[in-house]
Amino acid sequence: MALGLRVFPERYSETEFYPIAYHYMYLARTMDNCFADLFRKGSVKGTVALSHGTEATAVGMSLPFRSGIDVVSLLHRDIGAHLVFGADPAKLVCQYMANAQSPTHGREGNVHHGDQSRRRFPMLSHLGNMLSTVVGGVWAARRQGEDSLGLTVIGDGGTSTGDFHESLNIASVRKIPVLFVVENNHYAFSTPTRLQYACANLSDRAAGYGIPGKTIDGTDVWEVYCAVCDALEQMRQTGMPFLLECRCLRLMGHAVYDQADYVSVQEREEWLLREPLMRARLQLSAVGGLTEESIRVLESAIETQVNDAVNAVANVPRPDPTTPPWHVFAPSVIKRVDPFTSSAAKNGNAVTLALDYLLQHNPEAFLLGQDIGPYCGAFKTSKGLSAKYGPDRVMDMPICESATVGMALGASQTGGRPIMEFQFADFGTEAVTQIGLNAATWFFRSGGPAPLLFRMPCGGGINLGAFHSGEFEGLWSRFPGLKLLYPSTPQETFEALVAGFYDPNPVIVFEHKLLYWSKTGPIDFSGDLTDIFKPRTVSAGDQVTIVAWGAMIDIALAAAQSTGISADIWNPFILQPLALEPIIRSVAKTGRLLVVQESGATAGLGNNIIAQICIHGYTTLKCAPQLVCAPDTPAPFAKELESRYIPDIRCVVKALTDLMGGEG
Ligand SMILES: Cc1ncc(C[n+]2csc(CCOP(=O)(O)OP(=O)(O)O)c2C)c(N)n1
Ligand SMILES: [Mg+2]
Repeated sequence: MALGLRVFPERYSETEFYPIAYHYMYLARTMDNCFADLFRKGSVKGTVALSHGTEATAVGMSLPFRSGIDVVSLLHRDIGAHLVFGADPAKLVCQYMANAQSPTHGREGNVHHGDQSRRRFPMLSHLGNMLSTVVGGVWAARRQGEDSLGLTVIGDGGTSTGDFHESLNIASVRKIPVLFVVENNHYAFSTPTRLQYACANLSDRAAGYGIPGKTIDGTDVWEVYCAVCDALEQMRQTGMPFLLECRCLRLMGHAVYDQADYVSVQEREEWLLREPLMRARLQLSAVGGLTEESIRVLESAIETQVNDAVNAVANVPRPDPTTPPWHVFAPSVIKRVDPFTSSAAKNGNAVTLALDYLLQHNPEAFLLGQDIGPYCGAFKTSKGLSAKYGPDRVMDMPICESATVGMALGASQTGGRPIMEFQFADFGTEAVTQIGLNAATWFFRSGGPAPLLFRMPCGGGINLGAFHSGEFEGLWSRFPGLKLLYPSTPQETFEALVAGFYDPNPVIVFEHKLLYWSKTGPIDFSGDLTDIFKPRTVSAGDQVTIVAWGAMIDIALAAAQSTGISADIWNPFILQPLALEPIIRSVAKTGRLLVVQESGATAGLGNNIIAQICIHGYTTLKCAPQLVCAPDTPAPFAKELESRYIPDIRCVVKALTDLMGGEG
C-alpha cells in the first residue's frame, strides 16, 4: 500500500489513518504467524521474537516518519515498523530463511536487518547499542543542512543498559532531535518490570536529561500516532530529543520457544482485553466505516500476499558457501590525495598535522573525544584545532565512550567522517561492543561501508599503572572487520592517520604515548594511499629477523646494535589484517625469528605472528622462534616494578644471544 503521506508533519485524519494502520498491523501479525510456522517446520532457525501485542506501537510510531530522510533503528518486535518503512515481505521471508536472496545474504538472521541506504540501520543483538547510532546519524545529517529527525526504540529491559543513558545524555547535551521510544511490554524475557526499574514511569527519566517525556497507551495505534506527531512537532521547534514510553503487551513468550508460564492467567486475561489488533479493527468500522465483510476482504488480501511471498521464495537456493557475496572489509575507493611535507616533527606533532590536514581537506570530517577542544587533548595532540575549526568540528564529548563510538558510526552513515580520540587506549574497553561488534561487522552485515577512525594513545613506560598503560592490539585483533595500524615514526603516524581516515572501514591507530615527544623526523607524504598498509623495514640484516612495534622497535634496534648481530628489523605496522609476506621472506633469508612485544604473551599478537611464520616458513627456520614480552600481569605502577615489567634491551639481548646459540 502506498503511504501517500503529504507534507511532513501533516497528519492523517482518523478516517484516513485506520485503514493504513490496520493494513500494517495485520500484515505484521500475519508475517509473524508465518515465521512462527516456518520455525516449527524447521525452515527458520534462531530466535523468532513475535510482535503480538506490540503492533500498535510499532506501526503508530513509524507512520509519521519519512523513509530515507529520517534516521531509524528498530527492535526485534518491530516488524510492523519495518513494513511501514518499506521492507518487502518476500525479502523478509528470505531474511528469516537465511537463503541466497536474504537481504543480508544469510550473513545475519531474522531480526538483524535494515536498509542502511535508506537510513534504517541494521539491528545488532546488544540491547542499547543502536540508540547512539541514530543520535549520530541525525546529528551528521542535520549538520549538512538536512531536516532529519530520528526514531530509535528500546524495550523496558533495554532501558537498564548504560548505552540507553549515554545516548539520551548525548542527544540532550548536543540538542539532537531523536525520538526515543520505549516499548514497555512489562517483561524482559522472563524478568518483570518491578525487577528492572524502580521509577513509576520510564518516561520520568526524561527529566534527568532535561528533555520532555510522556507515557502513553501503546496498544492504541491512534494514540501512539498522535503522540508521535505531537512529539515530532515539538522536536522540530526545540531541536531537542523526546522520550516516549509506550505501554504495550507481550502476548506471546519472549520467542517462539518460550511458553511464558511466568505470566499469570489473570494478567494474560487482562492483556487480551487490550489486544491492539482487535481494538484497531473495532475502530476501523467505528471511525473508518468499514463493514465486517470489507475488513475480511482486506485481511484475506494480506494473507494471500504473505502466502504468495512464502511460495515465491520456496525454491530460492541456500547461500553458496564457496562464494561469499560480501567480504569482511569494504574495498578502498580513494587511492590518491594531496601530498604533504614537513621538515621535522615529533610523533605528537605528526598527529596534529594529520588531523589538521584531514579537517582542512574534508569539510565533513570532525573530531570527537574528551577534552580535545580548548584543552587540546590529554596529550595536546589537537593543539590549535578547536580554535581553527570551531566546537562543532572539534567536539568535547561527555564521558561515554560506547555511545560516542555509536554516534560516530551513525554519523558515518549520513555523510559525516568521524575521527574519535580515546583519552587512553585503556578506555577503549568501554566501547568493545560498539567498535568490535557493531562497527566492525557493519559492512559484513549490511554491505555498506563504515569509515571510522579511532585514535588510541597506548603503552607504558611513563608510570601510569594498570589503567593507563595498556597495549590492546591483541584484544582488538579478535574482531574481524577492524583494521589496526601501529605507527612508530612521525612519517608513519601521519600516513596511518591519513590512510586510516580514507579507508572505508573502522580503523584503530595506536599511538604510543612514550613516542609522542621522544622522536623527531621528517614527513614526506606523497599522497599515494595504495602502498601504506604494509610492514616497514627498520634496519637491514641477515642473521636474525626481529619483529617489533610501538616502543619496542627502539629497544630491538638498540639491543641488536649492542650485540653486533646483523638484524633484519621489521615493524609490521598493519596489525590487522596482518601482511606478513615481506617478514616471511626475511625469515627465509635469516632463518631466525624474534618477536618483541610490550604486552603479555597470552592473546598478544606475537604468538600469532610466530605461528603464521612457522606455518608459512617452517622449513626456513634454523631454530625455534622466540617471543620477548611482558609477563601476563597488569602493568604495575611503581617505576622499579614497571621497568621490570616492560621488556628492555637486556631481555632482547638475551633472546638474541640464545637464538644465535641455537643454530644447529
Ligand atoms: C546487552 C544484552 N544483554 C542480553 C541480551 C539477551 N536478551 C535478548 S532480548 C532480552 C530481553 C529484552 O527485554 P526488553 O528490552 O524488555 O525487550 P522485549 O524483548 O520485551 O521486547 C535479553 C535479555 C541482549 N540481547 N543484549
Ligand atoms: Mg520488554
